[in-house]
Amino acid sequence: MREPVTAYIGLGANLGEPAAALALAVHHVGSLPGSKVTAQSSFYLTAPINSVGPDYINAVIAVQTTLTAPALLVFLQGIEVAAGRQRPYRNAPRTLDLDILLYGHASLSSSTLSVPHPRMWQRSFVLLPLAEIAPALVSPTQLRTVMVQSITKLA
Ligand code: PH2
Ligand code: MG
Ligand code: MG
Repeated sequence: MREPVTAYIGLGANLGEPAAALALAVHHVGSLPGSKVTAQSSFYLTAPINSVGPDYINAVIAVQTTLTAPALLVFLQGIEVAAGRQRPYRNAPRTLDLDILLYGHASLSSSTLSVPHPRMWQRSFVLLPLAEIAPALVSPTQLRTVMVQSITKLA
């Protein structure tokens, strides 16, 4: 048995029923082999960044998992497809997006997966929910650099 690793996953959606899709996705991630959700941020309403369409709902979860990062990615893509995800073009509006932000302390770079997520430090819709559940991972300086991006914590 592999040692469990804590991974952080960013969730986002701006088509269909985003809040319902995120809630269902959290449930599905927690049901993956060798995986449990150990923390979940609030939902945040966020303006599209380099994207178009309605505002997004975003959140971040922590998952303790014995899956490898590539295996986790394949399962996350399966959950996206089950939620009706289509990829007509880069950063298109979507029914569900699940991104591996961090996988333990690993640095990974392949054609299909880069961890830490290469753009996470530029995005308030990642850093605020991540800071909510793992404050030690995000510095005040990092938070300040994304403060101009519109984001509202939902009740
Ligand atoms: N995801 C993107 C591009 N832009 N903007 C917001 N607000 N939320 C997202 O999840 C998002 C985005 C690419 O994955
Ligand atoms: Mg994404
Ligand atoms: Mg993605």
